[in-house]
Amino acid sequence: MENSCKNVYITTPIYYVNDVAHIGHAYTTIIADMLARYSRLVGHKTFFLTGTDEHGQKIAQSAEARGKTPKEYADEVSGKFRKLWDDFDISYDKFIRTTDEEHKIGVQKAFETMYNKGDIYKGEYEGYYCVSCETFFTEKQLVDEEFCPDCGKPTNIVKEESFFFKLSKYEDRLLKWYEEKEDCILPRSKKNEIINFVKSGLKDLSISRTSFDWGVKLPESINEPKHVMYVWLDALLNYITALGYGTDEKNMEYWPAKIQLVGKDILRFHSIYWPAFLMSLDLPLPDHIAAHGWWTRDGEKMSKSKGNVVNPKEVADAYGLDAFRYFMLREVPFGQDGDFSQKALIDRINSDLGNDLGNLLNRISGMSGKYFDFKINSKDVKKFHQKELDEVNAILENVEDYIYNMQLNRYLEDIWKVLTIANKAIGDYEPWAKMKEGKDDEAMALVALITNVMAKVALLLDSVMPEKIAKIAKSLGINIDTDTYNKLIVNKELIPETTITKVEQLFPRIEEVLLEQAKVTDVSKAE
Ligand code: ME8
Repeated sequence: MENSCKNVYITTPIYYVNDVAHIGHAYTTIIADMLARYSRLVGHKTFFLTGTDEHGQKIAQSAEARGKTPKEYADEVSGKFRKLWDDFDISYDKFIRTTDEEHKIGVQKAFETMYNKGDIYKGEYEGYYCVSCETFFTEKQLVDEEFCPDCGKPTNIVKEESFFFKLSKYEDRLLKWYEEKEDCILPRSKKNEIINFVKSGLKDLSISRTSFDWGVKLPESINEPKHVMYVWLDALLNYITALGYGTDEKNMEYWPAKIQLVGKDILRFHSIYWPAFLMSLDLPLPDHIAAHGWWTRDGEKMSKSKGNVVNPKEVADAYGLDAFRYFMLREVPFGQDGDFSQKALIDRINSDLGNDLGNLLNRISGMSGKYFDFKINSKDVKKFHQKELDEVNAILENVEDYIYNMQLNRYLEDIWKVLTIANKAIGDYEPWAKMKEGKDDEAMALVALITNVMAKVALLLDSVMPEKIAKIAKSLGINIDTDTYNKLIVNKELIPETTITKVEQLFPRIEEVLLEQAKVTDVSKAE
């Protein structure tokens, strides 16, 4: 049975251009990249979106502090994000900027549609505003009467004319969505927080500002030139304007999104405001809003002022991009917070990647070369190793579910169980002894078993470590493509025969910390 081809749309948040990318941003983007690569490999028509969020008061203020226009500043920082993702070989299909003309047109079209529906009205906003989070708060929500409950920074009092979105109107429909679509918010544990928040009552949302002008203007038909759109309305709509909403709608076939990845800090915006906007636009809701946890550095929150922000490029340059990707995806169960430490990364490289994966490939190459002139034939694998094959297939049968349920660490854990079966089989069956006893067919069956297991593992790890897997695939003489995936993973077939090519050691052992503290903490000064 082959995977039926579906449209799969994966998104990351669009990152604010007031900061350089650190491992938190890299984490979100790497997870999304893994999901997109996996979806393509299994044969789904995939669209992967990332980009930058460039309007609003925070960006205007950051630009001003640097003596630049907001657009100049946004161009510069957006370019740095894009360069980093290109250096990281992130396989995005579109990099959206909220200053793109098509985006602005789409946002205006959405505003007009919601307005014509009667979901937007004019009023006056009076309350508090956190520029850092770009969020409105009531006095009751503040900490010590002044500070933002989310980031702890002081808030401003705001009193200005504003358009409002009738968020309160959608309270019941939102609650119904959470109830009916069990896994609309992942991990499920996070859903209760959202349900409680909505049950405590939703107030209408201010969606335009008049005290500054760095934003998308309201549609001309509304004739309110002093208003610009609230940055979160502008930003959330990127997920559909990137597909051409309001302009060339040909990619709207990808909507609704399969997985919209966010950090837990912005889950509320994505699981309350965003679905309410979509309901107002009569568009379907995403399959999953998936919120991951927070990365800290050696147990501490990363911040520019502490100077402990981890630069993902430095880490990838020192330890290897694929090892960094593997570490991020494996180290922390999705949704939980994680701590970045070089020691933990080195342990993963030496143990999981070096010992379990890299060594196994060396052993395939070593044994096939020594005993069989690198030529492998699978004809007797089932005869001597049905038990191991059954074990491997039983584990691999369930791994796709882990991917779209965002249990990525369990996905990797199960692949490592398969590697353990392969490594153990070598010790159990001792092919060198079989050769001495003249049982060449049994030794061949064992080496072929291991080769096939490695081929299956390579297909499943391609989305995690594309560069290293390309080398493994070359060494095994297999292709990493949908056809091979269907044969080896979906239909559980074996490679009939192949010729192994020697490969350099994939994950050389690392004995010492490769980055000085100062180097890793440099990111905040990199601007
Ligand atoms: O919130 N650990 O942009 P942003 C893990 N523009 N992830 C982290 C992290 C950390 N320490 N720090 C940041 C915005 N992230 C808005 C989004 S979307 C329509 C608009 C990641 O630049 C995480 O994904 O502040 C978080 O949600 C995102 O960066 C916030 O990026």
